[in-house]
Amino acid sequence: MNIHDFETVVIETDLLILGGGMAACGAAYEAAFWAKKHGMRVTLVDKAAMERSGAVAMGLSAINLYMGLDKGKNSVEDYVRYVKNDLMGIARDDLVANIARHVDSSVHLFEKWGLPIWKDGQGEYVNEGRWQIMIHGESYKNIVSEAAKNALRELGDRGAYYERIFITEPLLAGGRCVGAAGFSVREQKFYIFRAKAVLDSMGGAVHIFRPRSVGEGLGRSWYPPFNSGASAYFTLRSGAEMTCQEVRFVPVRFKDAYGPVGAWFLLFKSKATNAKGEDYMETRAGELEKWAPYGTAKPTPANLRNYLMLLELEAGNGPIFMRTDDAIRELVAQIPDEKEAARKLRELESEAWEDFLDMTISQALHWASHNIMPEKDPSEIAACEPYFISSHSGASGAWVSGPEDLAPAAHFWGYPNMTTVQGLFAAGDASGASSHKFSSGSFTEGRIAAKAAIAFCVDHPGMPEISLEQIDPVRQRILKPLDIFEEHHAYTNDEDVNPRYIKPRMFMFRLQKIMDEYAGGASVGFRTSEALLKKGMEYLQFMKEDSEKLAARDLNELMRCWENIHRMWQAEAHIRTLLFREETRWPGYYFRTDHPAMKAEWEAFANCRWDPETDRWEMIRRAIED
Ligand code: SFD
Ligand code: AMP
Repeated sequence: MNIHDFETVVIETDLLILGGGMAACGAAYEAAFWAKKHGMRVTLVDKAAMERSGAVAMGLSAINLYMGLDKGKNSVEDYVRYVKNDLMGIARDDLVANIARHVDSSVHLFEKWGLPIWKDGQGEYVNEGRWQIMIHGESYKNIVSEAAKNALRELGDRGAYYERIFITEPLLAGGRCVGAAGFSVREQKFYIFRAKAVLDSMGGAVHIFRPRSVGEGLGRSWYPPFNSGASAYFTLRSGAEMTCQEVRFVPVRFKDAYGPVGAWFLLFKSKATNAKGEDYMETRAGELEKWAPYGTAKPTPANLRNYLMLLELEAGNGPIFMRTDDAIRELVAQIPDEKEAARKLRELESEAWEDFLDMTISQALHWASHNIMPEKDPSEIAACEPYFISSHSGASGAWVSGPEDLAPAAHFWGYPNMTTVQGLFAAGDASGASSHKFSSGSFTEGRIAAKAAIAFCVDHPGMPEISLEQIDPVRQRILKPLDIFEEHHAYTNDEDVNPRYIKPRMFMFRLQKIMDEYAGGASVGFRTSEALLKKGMEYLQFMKEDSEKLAARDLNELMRCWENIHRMWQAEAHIRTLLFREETRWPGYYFRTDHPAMKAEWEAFANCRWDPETDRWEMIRRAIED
């Protein structure tokens, strides 16, 4: 593919929304409202098709954040306490509270748009747990994306969305983010989007660590393989301060097909045990004291639930089982009437299957193909490989401004959810230190960020200039892997093996090997140390040099090249921050064997920033403010 054949397309807008997932859909919906009022243009760009893009592609079976504030059952303060405890004290109260106080209205919109939410006999939402409600959510993403597209359509020629355009590089001018560069994954077109404000919402990252399923199972991970670190790359390359880059998420899931566990633990009140049938949350409760005050609070933080399970495996007590059979038996046993009990059994069986069919169809296939009947057999569960997803029980993302009325002075710099770079906003998995926002909170944070970004456009009405001299090198750099392939591929008879270049798939395997073995991946029980991390960093620097030699035979491989460069940057921010935080705070996510306990001086945020001017990294410790 000749890079000279690429057409350069320049699009001008006011607010540019990057990504088409939950946060981006919320942003488009809200931005359209304010844009109409102020005569602004809004443009959204997704690498995939919004109808099924991002983490909600397969659907979901629950909305994990619904406050029910109008019923007075929960308060915003309760939620902040819960989130902060789950993250072992490391969370931004102002950001979490801002999402929690607005999230219910987003859920009510989803219902209005057609999302079926489970109701009880009184017409009330059925709670899975305290904050989670059950949905028939196979088409969740279709419903939400349709509303976002409609909102953009209502703006007429001032609203637009582009699909199958892969965004990679920020455009910067005068200390401000003024657009983004990318390319079509279907046509030979290079895109420049110019904007007054940019909202980064391109999700989190997977496949940075070696996955447990390799070979033909490679694409089967808990987190969708299409989210590959674009958000972190974009904010890092803009020079924005990042936070919690050490906080990866290691979910516990049904083994091998990654079905969710929340409904089993919370709705069906199931227990997980070791192979001997012992409930390790009880037998190992003493371990939690070491991690007080967080370890002894209720509910036990997600990472500590993992940790107790990992201790069982270390002691040779695996496999670990979700006792679905016991849970169903106990629920049915509570019903004295025989006929009613039989009806209840059928209902529970059907709910168990729907939980997977709504969001992890492969787990239902796994059950079927292994003759597992949840009412009769327990199922294995296991810790996944690490992911970067700040909207779930991780926290890594950009350091953003809080809301004026809630944020302490150090957390407010003019516009909610603006990063430390003027005009660049972040939401969902792209913003950090505000965990447990999930699908509904990410959508809500997108709304908050978009409203603020439109306000920024109103306050900064001039269109920032970008020169041709600035764009040309960006185009050359982005398309270069095609050129490298074109020049050298004939040198060998197998185009995947060539001394002059590296293909993105090989490059990804190399990254995963480094991260797994040196940065505490699944194969080493999530353990690492300064010596290992320093060695890993050394290898990562060689990789960075070799990334200049990535080669792509077509547009799809060009996307794969950039996905893996994004992953490499996320990996570097991760290793640097793992090194910076000299303690172990989330033992079930990673364990520093050289600093095996929590330390009072690390009751703080570990932030970092890459400087685009000097190519230097800076590590910053910031205080936790209540
Ligand atoms: O329970 C580019 N999540 C769940 N949330 C719930 O509320 N309930 C559940 O039941 C949930 N479950 C769950 C969840 C996540 C996953 C992976 C599974 C199960 C298997 C969490 C939510 O899904 C999550 O919080 C939100 O989706 C986060 O929203 P956002 O917008 O931050 O990310 P996204 O939706 O993945 O969208 C990302 C978008 O970016 C695009 N993109 N576009 C252009 N250029 C690039 N280079 C790009 N790179 C990515 C993507 O295409 C996408 O549109 S439970 O099991 O945990
Ligand atoms: P999951 O299916 O693991 O993503 O969980 C869905 C929701 O339930 C999230 O809000 C989790 O934090 C919560 N959750 C899952 N398991 C437990 C548990 N054992 N105790 C408390 N909360 C849980």
